[in-house]
Amino acid sequence: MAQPIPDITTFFADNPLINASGCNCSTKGMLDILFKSAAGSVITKSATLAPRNGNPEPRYWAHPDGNLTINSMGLPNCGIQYYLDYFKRLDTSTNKYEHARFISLAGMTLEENLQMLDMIFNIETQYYMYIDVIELNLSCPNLIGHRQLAYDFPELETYLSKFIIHYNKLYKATNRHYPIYFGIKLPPYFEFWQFDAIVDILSRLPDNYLKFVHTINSVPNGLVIDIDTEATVIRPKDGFGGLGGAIIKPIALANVRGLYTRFKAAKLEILIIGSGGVASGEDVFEFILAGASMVSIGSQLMIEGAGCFTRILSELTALMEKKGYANLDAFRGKLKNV
Ligand code: RRO
Repeated sequence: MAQPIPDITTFFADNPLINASGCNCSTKGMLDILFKSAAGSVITKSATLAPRNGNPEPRYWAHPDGNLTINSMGLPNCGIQYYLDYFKRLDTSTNKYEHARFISLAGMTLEENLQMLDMIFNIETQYYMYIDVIELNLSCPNLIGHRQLAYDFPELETYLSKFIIHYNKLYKATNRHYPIYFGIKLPPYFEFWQFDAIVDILSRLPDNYLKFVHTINSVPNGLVIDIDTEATVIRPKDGFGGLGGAIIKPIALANVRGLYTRFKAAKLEILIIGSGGVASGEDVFEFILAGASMVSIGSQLMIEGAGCFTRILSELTALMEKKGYANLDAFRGKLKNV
């Protein structure tokens, strides 16, 4: 069994790196590699109640220079039971960095998400003893016929309230003496009114149960064209898909900063996991300066493999030494305006 997490803030501060859900984390073999990596935490591919094959291939493409990816995976995953069993069997000697265990949920309906919560918090199987954090993915861009819930603010508020009430009831019935932390994965927002709207909703949620937001998911519905073949580079949805890689970093930083300043102004204790185009220690530094508590690696993990965590951490450490920062708190959120 992994170590209990006494306090999410301390825990996030220890080692800020995590894989982005969906990137090399859908099978036992992939998760084993991540649990042996230098990341601080590991998250699964977003799970549904039943296993899914996802969209037809080709459904992922990376530009040779590594700065741009597009995907329309369509939520291929092994089903919630697979990931619960994985965590229960996880050998802590493998988990030598004592990574925290995040499970990502992306049920196709609210009922499906509540059912997955029922499975996690089942008193007999006690899967909740083997999971540290639950992340609810509200921002998959590639489900044919589904809208992204996190862009529908009124519906999102009702949905999240029901989810949290259920979560709270189940959690209270367990014998866990420390919480399983709960957070949500958001899509990119582009307008200030959208930042205001999402913060308003989060400020009204019951029971102060939301501990973090993970921002951003891939930028929805980009289109990449191959000039030689005069065709799209991925097949599903006529080539439209979620964009990742360095080109989305400014959008990601804007979302981290936009939410961080608003959380501070509203006195909301919601941490931020920053994501989007992170490929170096310098990138991690920028996200933390903008206000992130943790930083996730997506496209770069797909391109470079799990060794990226070792490289990125050492680049971050070298940069902090050069700048004379002893820890992340010394510069977190302290972005200056020119
Ligand atoms: O599986 C996907 O197509 C997918 C998901 Br669930 C997600 O959250 N973000 C993304 O870029 N792709």
